Amino acid sequence: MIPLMYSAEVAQARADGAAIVALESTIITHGMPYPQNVEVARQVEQDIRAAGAVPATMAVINGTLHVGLEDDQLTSLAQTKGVAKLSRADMAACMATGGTGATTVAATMIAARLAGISVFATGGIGGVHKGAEDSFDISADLMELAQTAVTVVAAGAKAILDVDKTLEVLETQGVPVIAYGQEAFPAFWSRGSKLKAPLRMNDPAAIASGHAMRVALGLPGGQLVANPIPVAAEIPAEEMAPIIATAQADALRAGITGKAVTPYLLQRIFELTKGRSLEANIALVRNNAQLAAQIALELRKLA
Ligand code: PSU
Ligand code: MN
Repeated sequence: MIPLMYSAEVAQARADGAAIVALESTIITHGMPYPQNVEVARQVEQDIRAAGAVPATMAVINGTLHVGLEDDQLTSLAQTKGVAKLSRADMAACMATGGTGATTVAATMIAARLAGISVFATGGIGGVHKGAEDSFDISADLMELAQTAVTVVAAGAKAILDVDKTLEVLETQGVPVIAYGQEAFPAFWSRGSKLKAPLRMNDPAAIASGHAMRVALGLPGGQLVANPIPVAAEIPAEEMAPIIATAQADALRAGITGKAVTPYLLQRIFELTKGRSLEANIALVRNNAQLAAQIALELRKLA
């Protein structure tokens, strides 16, 4: 028996056959500082409701996998220091030992699939880190996209990653990478990039059909939808490049490795941009939540 609990809202949505959108919790515990993290988490849930779907934020609390968090659980998770960051490798061990942890993209996909949820919104996925030829640091998120049938809406990949290599690994793993409404693969803080996305779709119905077709074909993995940040919130890539380089150099000097790398870089970039990176991050997550809700609603029509 899996210790799994639905929030009251998600339980009702399941009974009603409503559209549900999964949300991760590592973005709350390791991706943004308190108190903005909890405010953003609530706002994103509200955006999904406003779009006609129901949010399901995932986390493991005292060994139970929660699909949808009650407000007090969300608040407590956002305030707790030193919460574990759970990826595919960590989830079962955390649950088996009664632990508490926040779910990354990989772990959120696993939780979503267990709960029968097909669409998930986040900010940025993990990927191949710069210098991976030495560090071998490649996020488990990429392998998860290859094996778990959940459509993930993100704003492309952060330039803390080697974006070319990230796209190569996704191609090798057979993951459809779909830019929404444009040719270019969006670069998280900026809408454009020099890279062309492998696929382009212009409406949520097509993305939902793509998801359903993969399931019908018996293909196990998901889709990555790369949704460009809203124009008003963009930060030019030239502005971010030196900041990222500094954060990267700091990480190297501080000897940061493994799971700590991504949270360290996100925190350093937040400090170095005096919070501007966070504003952009908030705008793009909300934008992704809205698109994910539309895809979930379209997918429900196909069911
Ligand atoms: N990228 C972001 N914000 C985030 C993360 C990545 O812009 O919050 C988080 C996500 O939870 C993602 C995880 O799944 O970091 C990837 O960590 P790693 O690189 O250690 O796999
Ligand atoms: Mn890593």
